[in-house]
Amino acid sequence: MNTDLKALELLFQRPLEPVFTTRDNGKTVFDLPDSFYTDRYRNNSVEVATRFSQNVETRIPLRELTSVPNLDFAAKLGRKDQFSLFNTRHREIAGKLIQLYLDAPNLQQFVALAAYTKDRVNPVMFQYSYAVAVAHRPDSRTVPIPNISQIFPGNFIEPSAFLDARQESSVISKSGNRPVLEIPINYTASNREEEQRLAYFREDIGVNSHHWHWHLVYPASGPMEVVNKDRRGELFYYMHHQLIARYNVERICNNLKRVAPLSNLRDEVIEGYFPKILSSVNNRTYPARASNQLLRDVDRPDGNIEISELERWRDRVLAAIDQGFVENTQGQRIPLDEQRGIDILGNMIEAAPALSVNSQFYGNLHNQGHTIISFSHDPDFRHLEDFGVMGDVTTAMRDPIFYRWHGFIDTIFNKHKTLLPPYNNAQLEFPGINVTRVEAKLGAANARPNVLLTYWQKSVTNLAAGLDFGPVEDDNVSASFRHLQNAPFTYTFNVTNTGDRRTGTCRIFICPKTDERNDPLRLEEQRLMAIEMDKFTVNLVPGENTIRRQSTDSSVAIPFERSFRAVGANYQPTAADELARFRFCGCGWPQHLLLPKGKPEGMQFDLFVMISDYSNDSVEQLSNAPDDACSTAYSFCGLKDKLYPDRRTMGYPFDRRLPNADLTELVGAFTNMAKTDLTIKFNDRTVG
Ligand code: CUO
Repeated sequence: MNTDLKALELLFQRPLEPVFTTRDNGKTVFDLPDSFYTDRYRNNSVEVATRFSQNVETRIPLRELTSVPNLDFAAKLGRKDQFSLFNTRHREIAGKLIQLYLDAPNLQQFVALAAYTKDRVNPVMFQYSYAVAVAHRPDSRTVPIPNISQIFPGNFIEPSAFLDARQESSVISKSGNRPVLEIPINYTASNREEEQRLAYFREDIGVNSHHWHWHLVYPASGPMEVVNKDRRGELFYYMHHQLIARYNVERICNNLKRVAPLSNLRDEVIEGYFPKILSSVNNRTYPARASNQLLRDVDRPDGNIEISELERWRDRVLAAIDQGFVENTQGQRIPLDEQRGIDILGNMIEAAPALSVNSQFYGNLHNQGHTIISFSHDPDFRHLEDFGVMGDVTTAMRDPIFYRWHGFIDTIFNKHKTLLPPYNNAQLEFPGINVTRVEAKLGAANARPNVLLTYWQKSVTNLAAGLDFGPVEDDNVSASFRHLQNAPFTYTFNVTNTGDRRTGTCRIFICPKTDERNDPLRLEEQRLMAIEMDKFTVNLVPGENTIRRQSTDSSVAIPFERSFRAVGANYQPTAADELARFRFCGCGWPQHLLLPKGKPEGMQFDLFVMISDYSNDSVEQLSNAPDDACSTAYSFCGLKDKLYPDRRTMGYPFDRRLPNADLTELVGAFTNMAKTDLTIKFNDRTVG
């Protein structure tokens, strides 16, 4: 392997240790120019270098920098401060660092610059900006980006397991078999707290890792070529909308009512949250939020934000939606139409300042909401406490309030969608295409059709990359944790094509039939909780067609190994196509949560399928677009460096009102749609 690429890969490891320590399981060390040592080590750089180069197999020489960057801009974020992507100043600093990396004239200089800056800026911001740059530079895109849960395991797992890991690593000899460390389940609250029923979802490592990766792929600030991606505002809406839909369904499975959107910022926040995880940079626990906390204006050294400001932005956004247009900085009206409206709103509400039509007027609603909530325990810094989990994209989804805040943001988007006219026949039909049978079935020969299964599974993940253990070198520290799992299944659809050979897009959703009280849901409620399961292109020959599709091929999810893949060269596949998929591919809903939990007695869903006319769906990719690295989760994450591969608005056909009274009437009116009753049964037993 090219040593520059290898060096890039190794710079992800041991995030808190100085760059001169060994990497790659003790086998490799960088040969640094003297000027790379920070002041702290410069005087004894020879001694330090010698100490870490004993017994290494490979030394990777790094070049001198052709121009030494001025990093003063990054000094405002200390090495031990928490880094928040929702904080405007932090985002700007990260944006500048990304720009520096992208401007490096060649691969050698990029490697040198990364190594030089690593110990001079905040380590979490380094990992973020560095990962964005690695993913966006054409010369480094083959470098695999490790999963965030392995770089900063402290943000994902309970600290007592962490302590065990440190002890294990110093006690057990390198050759010995390492016991696997148990991450306890349900450690954040007792059953007395109702919200605890959803802890398995909120605190799932794959869920939080997906969320971090999504924000890594779609940064809100930074160089334009990184920020300005095809339909990014719309995807911000859609990916988070699906999170809320899934969460609401998951709540119904657990006999809880849907989330109450946090529309009134003056109300007490009933839900408390005590995260019990440690910040990676300063070893303090993430601060907790007590139950019934009032939100307050934030007045802290690194920024002020008033609740009234958020309310003003909220009202302006809602007024714009009611009027059907936004106004840009020149006072021109831009219509919020069927196609572009949602994308404009997404970038404006999130907000991505450079893409917002008018960031002064419509503000920074969603990000600053995260900020106000994340500081509610210490809004004026009198207790010198950092932000809570809501301030950090690696941890935000652990907190029940995340879903109330995003539930509120989602109601704003849904309001715009609801004001659009319902889909008309021409937008829904595919004449000549008749879906005659829908079925989902487990693999076993005697499995009952349309009954699917979930259960608990225990899995092991490697945490080594992020464990900075000082002299101990071993990349074999593993932790075991419990998560929901679903048994793989196959969809079968029979389709009659009365016309010529056609191409269609097969869109699969599940919608819950009833709410938490077992009352039937109206179509308008069902569509807002419709969970996208899969979307793929089908070729339809004249006459009868049978379409089969595996649940593991879903366009929203990534395989388990990718959510929890190990880092380092030893773990990389060698076959070229496998390697391609291994790359920048941590974005995607975890396959083990593809299905909602269901209920022990079985929970009823509508399994809905629609085949739309591909000639209205297809997207012409630019001719120089690179090969797909990881197309399998494109519904949530798009395609890397390509246009979003479906011309319809995201969530189609459930993103807008439908012309029919209920789902049965809808599938009766359109031959290219069908549905069946589906049962999801939860088996309360742990395998593996
Ligand atoms: Cu992903 Cu609020 O945007 O957390």
